[in-house]
Amino acid sequence: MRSSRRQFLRRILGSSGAVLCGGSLLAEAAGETSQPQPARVIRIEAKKFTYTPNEIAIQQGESVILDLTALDFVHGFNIPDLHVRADIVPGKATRLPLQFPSAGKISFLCDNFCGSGHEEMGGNFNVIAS
Ligand SMILES: [Cu+2]
Repeated sequence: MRSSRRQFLRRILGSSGAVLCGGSLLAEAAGETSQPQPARVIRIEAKKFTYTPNEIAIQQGESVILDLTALDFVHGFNIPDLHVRADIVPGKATRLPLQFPSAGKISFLCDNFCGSGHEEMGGNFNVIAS
């Protein structure tokens, strides 16, 4: 165990890393790496006449990938404020990578007529200031 930890530290610090000691060093080394965080995948299901979930909290600046699925019909997914839209086709995964640069409420809606409740089919991203 100890030697695998040492190997891990060596990988982070490079083979010339002379100081190999406690966990604080490990934390420091991890903090120094400026690797971008992987995008969070948010799964959203569309079904007459709702999206689940339909209220989604996002951190300002966060990168996400929407993983959209329709359960019953071809629905639309439109985010007017971001000028983004897609069709959501049953049996087919639709993935939308997005970023949210500004805090506030950003609405999404179905823009493919799907029946009597179509006009009510929508939701919000609640983007929290960081
Ligand atoms: Cu609709």
